[in-house]
Parts: sequence; C-alpha cells; structure tokens
Amino acid sequence: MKVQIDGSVLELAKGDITQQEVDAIVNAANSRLAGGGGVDGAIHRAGGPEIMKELRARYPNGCPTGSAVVTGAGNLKARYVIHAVGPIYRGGTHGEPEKLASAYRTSLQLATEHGCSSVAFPSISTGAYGYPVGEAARIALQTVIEFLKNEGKKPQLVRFVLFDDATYQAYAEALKELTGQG
Ligand code: AR6
Repeated sequence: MKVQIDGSVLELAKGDITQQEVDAIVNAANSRLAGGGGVDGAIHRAGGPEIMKELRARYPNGCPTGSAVVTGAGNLKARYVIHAVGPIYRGGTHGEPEKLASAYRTSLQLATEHGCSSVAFPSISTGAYGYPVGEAARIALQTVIEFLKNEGKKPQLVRFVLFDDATYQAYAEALKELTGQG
C-alpha cells in the first residue's frame, strides 16, 4: 500500500527490515542501546559487531525514551541505522503517545540531516514494549504524515516494514483512516 504525501511516498510493506535497500533503517532500541530481541536483535545480527562498537563509543550514556541516535550500518545494505527508543506501554497515561511520536519525529529529522532520501521504519514499541498496535499505528503514521507535509527538506520515501499480517493490517487500516486513500 502506497500513498503520496506532498511529493513524497509513504509506503507499507510486509517483511524483514534488515533486507531493505534504503538509505537508513530505523531500529526499535532500548534506552541503554544495549541490543536485545525483536528487530533490535535482527539488526545487530545482520549488521555485525561494528554497529554495537560504534554505539558504545559514541553514546555510552544511551539515549532517552522518545529520542534517537545514528550509527553506520555495518554489513547491511543501508548506509545508516537510526536507533530510536520508543516507550514501554504502561496504560497510555504516562506520556506514551507523545514519546512514541517523538521517537518517529527525531528519526525523521536525523535521516534528513544525514541526507537520506529513503528511510524504513519498523513498528516501534508494539513488540516487547507492549504498545497496542492500532493506537501505535495511528500515532506513527500521523507523525510521518505531518513531517512530510510540513518540512521542506525531507525523505522522498518513508516505508514501514511490518513483520506480520496483523501488524500490516493495523497500519493499513490506520493509513486509510488518516488519508482516505488505499
Ligand atoms: N523486521 C521488521 N520488523 C520486525 C523484525 C524484523 N526483522 N523483527 C521483529 N519485528 P520489538 P519494541 C517487529 O519487540 O516493542 C528489544 O529487545 C515485531 O514483530 O522489536 O519497540 C529492544 O532491545 C514488532 O511488530 O520492539 C528493546 O529492549 C516490532 O518489530 C525492546 O525490544 C517491534 O517489536 C523494544 O521493544
């Protein structure tokens, strides 16, 4: 599924983010930037040890929830990995929506600053961090749409790479709701 937002393409795809041929892929990291399971584990496995080495050297204090940092991408096809830290879901009344939106916004800003014309995101916070996928999908897509509408310098392609059918369906429904397209 694909829509045009103010000259850029916003696309939903099913698959494995480590295989994407884009300028930057986004990781769903933790605030210690310590690696882990899920998409984080997959990125470090496929990208090799260089990524963790760079994280330790450049960001020894980790990264706050709602923010993101950049490294090279080791053996991956992408040029950069943007390590974004989404919130752990605790009922939705602890600032989770704002922190999730901020993780996406910061990632898009960093991608733009690094001259990336294509970026791939996973569904941040909806795995181990327990964010209900319907709500997270709306926030993720709304944040990307606002960025693409409001920023002059921006990526030409933003692709969500969703790992399973249920997640893909949730994003497809949210995108339809938000844009009236699809
Ligand atoms: N490509 C795309 N999506 C994937 C992949 C992949 N290769 N593998 C899993 N997903 P999660 P979180 C999906 O748990 O909720 C880690 O331990 C997965 O199905 O990776 O933000 C970190 O170190 C789900 O839809 O991230 C943190 O401690 C989505 O990616 C913590 O988990 C996000 O699930 C972060 O939790």
